[in-house]
Amino acid sequence: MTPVGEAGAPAARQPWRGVIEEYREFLPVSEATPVVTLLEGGTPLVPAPRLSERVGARVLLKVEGANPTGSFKDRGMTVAISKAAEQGAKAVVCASTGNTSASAAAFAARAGLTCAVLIPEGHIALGKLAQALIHGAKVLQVRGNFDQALTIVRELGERAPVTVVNSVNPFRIEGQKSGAFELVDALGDAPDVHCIPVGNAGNITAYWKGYLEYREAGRSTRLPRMLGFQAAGAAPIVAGHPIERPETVATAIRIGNPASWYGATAAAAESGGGIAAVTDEQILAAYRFLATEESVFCEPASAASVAGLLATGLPDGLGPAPTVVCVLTGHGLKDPDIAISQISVPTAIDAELGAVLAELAL
Ligand code: AN7
Repeated sequence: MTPVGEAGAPAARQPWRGVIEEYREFLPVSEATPVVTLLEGGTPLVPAPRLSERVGARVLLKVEGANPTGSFKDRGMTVAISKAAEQGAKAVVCASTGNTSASAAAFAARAGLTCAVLIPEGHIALGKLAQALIHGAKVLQVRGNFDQALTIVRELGERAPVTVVNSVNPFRIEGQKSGAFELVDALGDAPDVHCIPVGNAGNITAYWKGYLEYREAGRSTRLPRMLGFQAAGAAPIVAGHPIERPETVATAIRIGNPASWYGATAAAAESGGGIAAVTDEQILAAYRFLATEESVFCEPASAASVAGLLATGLPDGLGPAPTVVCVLTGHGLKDPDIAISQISVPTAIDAELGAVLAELAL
């Protein structure tokens, strides 16, 4: 029988309520916290049959590009901006390789807060810049890289009446750990292996925290091996020292001195995983593979998780039929320039059936 609501109409299925309402008991919010949400989270976990075949495991893709601003940053931003609003902040600020600025701009606008973002001049994907601008943020292009911008932002947070919403703000990590909760909720337990790109290292830190807290709460029985992947030209954790001039096609993770360095190494060590580097060529090959073979269009940085899995293979000591999750952190439309650079741009033809038939050669 179809359940009926109070008025006799069919009861509506409870729609997704956003990260804070879905996971309130695990988050540092109270009744006094004004919930600033765009109904982020609840993203698809898409099976990847061809990747599974290549790797020899059940591989699933956590498609974070399906978030309201097109990246995982929304999970942390709903909590950071809600807490900033609760604490009476008037303005928020962040340094960003792009996605944090897009998310901060959107959530700040929703909360009626002023938002300023510092981005490295010439090294941010077009879509992300468009987002920060259209949501009304004050965008400052810095003649320097992300690490330099973050240093300035941290000082700004101490000197000026602004709340920093980079992942050095612990509320960001709190929100982002919801990704791990969703994976366990969807799979019934933690996956065997969790692959994730690493830039400023907030996300790997957050996922590991989420897995630990969920197991502690009895929602899961085990923990995944955490495999983090940096771009080879921006791989300070792999090198063991900061990189002064990081370079990679994956501008989102063009970071030389990650704020959550220790969080990343702890996640890797405690889980029996590791942090490795993948080249730009490997990143772009995985990026094209995901689009053509799995029909998932992510941005280059996101493809580092899959590039890493393909390059390093499964870790030793897994049981039979392991489950692997790769987090695809941002949407492919964020960076149209890279997409276009990876294909041959179609030539124009005459507006005639004959020309179309000749070109298609069906
Ligand atoms: C698509 O927006 O650092 O290791 O300033 O946008 O948690 O930093 C973005 C990072 C992976 C790395 N994938 O995550 C920023 C920023 C995408 C990203 C990362 C980022 P972290």
